[in-house]
Amino acid sequence: MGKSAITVISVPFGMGAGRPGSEMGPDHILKFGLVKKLHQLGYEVSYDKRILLPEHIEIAANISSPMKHEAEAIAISSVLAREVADTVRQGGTPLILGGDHSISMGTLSGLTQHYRELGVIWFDAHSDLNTEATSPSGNMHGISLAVALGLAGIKPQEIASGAVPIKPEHCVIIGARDLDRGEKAFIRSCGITCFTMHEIDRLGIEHVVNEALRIAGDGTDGIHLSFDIDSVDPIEAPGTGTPVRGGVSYREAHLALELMNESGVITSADFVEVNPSLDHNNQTSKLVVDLIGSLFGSRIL
Ligand code: B3U
Ligand code: MN
Ligand code: MN
Repeated sequence: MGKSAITVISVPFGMGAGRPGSEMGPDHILKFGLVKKLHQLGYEVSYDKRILLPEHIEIAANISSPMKHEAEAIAISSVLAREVADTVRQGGTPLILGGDHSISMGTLSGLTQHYRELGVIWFDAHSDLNTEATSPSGNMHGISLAVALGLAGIKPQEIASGAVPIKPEHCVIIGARDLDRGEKAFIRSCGITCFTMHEIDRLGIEHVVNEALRIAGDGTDGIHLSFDIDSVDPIEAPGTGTPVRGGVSYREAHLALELMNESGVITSADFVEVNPSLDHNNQTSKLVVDLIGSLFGSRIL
């Protein structure tokens, strides 16, 4: 990441998850010293942007949809997309704090108004590649990457006019270990790269991240990191709604973000799915602050 000003955008929205609590994520991450850490690293930081649901939303977006809170997730994403696009236009680096992972529909729709060939690194225990037709839960956070790729019923252009879909060959998933049947079929057929925990075990996180940076950077004009905290093992990150055992370790997570910082090619990031109501002594919120530090250049020595 370059030393341009960072614009922190809080999105206290949790209706896309199956259980409440992730709407408290941004306030907790800020409370545990994020801004101080970024200042210490030498960045100018603005952190007063907070995306809230508009008072009147088009509830009748699609009444036959099997997805829960679809209209709300689209509405919040539309507002977020506008803020993200404004930030990029003004030369700031957007750092979005969720909230559940459905908000990334907004992040990515906003980014692609500027970055027409955006690369995406999706760090997650899941792939969020269900569609309205394959989702087993009806939860919007499980379809957000499919929406961004233009594969779901909801299209990026409906979230932000002028948005374009991410190309599968520009998209890399890291950390997957809980994939639904429809998601697996899609990953096998579409040209997306997916480094599951199996590949991380075999190849090592350094190799995986370097490959991810190469693939997401090939022919693209920016790289967005979407970091779902459930990618990290629940022993280190218990404060999340859908924990899955066997995740990346504390050190692997830090090394991954340190490598991304060294590469200097990440142009934006979102950190999502922190659920403070499920956390143990705020360890997950504190971990996210430290992980964001690594992404922006914090080092042991
Ligand atoms: N794939 C499942 C579970 C899930 C996805 N994302 C999270 N959980 N956090 C689904 O509901 O689509
Ligand atoms: Mn996710
Ligand atoms: Mn996840």
